[in-house]
Amino acid sequence: MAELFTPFTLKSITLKNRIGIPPMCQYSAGEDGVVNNWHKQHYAELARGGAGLVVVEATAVSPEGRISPNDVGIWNDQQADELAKIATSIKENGSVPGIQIAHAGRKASANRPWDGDDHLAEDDPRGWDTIAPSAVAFGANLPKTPKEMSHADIERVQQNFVDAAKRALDAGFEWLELHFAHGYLAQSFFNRDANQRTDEYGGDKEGRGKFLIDTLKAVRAVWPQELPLTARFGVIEYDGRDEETLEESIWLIKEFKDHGLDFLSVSFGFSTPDVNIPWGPSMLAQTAERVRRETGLPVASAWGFDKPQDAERAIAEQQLDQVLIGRAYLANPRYTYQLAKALEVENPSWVLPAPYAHWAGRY
Ligand code: 8CM
Repeated sequence: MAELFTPFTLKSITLKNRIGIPPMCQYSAGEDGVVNNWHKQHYAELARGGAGLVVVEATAVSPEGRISPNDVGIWNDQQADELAKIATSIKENGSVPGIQIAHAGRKASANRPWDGDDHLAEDDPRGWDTIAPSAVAFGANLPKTPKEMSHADIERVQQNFVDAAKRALDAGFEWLELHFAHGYLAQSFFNRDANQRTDEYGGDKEGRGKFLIDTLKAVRAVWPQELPLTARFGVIEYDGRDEETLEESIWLIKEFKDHGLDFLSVSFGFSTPDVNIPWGPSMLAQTAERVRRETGLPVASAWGFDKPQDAERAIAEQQLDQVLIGRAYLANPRYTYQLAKALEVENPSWVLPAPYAHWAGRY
């Protein structure tokens, strides 16, 4: 019995298996942040591929929260109307539609990964001023110094998250993920180096955690209790202070749980360029298991589940409740079939929709 193919119920939502497709930026929208045919076909294809959950890419809550000028946004009704078509299509094609809402903070105003992955040049008309907890640049490929956020900026961004959550709900999404990871705005509030504030949003872990907790509380107030509210959060940086960071992270995740978070996607901080990440198979599985055990929250993780047996083991050994697999699905949108064959699922092609399953099984 492949544990990867057992259902998972969270609140009123049941996912048909333990495979989730994590948010993956397509950097393929126009500067209006509206999804187009690229996104519509991409997400329909992923949903047809048989994963239980498909989470739409980091979707900006405001124009200045985009990573690049080609990010998808959810700060106006036109963007939400087109995203609604994607939510419907993910559902019609057999998966649960999720969306990640995001603000890129000091990493915003950047070129796409394949156009350099660095900040847009100062004289690039597509660029914009960035904001962050403190006027401290990320460094390396992202040297632009952000503006320190005022209290009014903080309130405005939190309202942007609330408005985005409401639009996501109206658009038909059933699983909401707050982007609290990867060195973007929320993660940078919690990071000791990025956050140099001396007011109530800085200092000790309580201060550095305040922006994240307040944002979660504000979103929980508008996102229905019966639907999963989740976050992706970087629990570790690999910057040499790992045990201290993990302990602070676990404290914060317990706070998230107390304020209504249902599920955590365990990831990296990516808060500074000076890290030494030990890339390898199942690399966050043990850390995620510790988070799961110490907080009592169900967890997922991506990174290093490229081999079917590694994905299966993480579920079977109860390190994770869900495995996130991204890039393998870009290479092969029906990768679930490959997983089912490798794990000796009975009639493996039937993890796909019938029009594919019937014939693929005879091939
Ligand atoms: C791009 C590449 C790799 C990542 C990313 C992105 C974009 C957003 C994000 O994470 O959250 O890990």
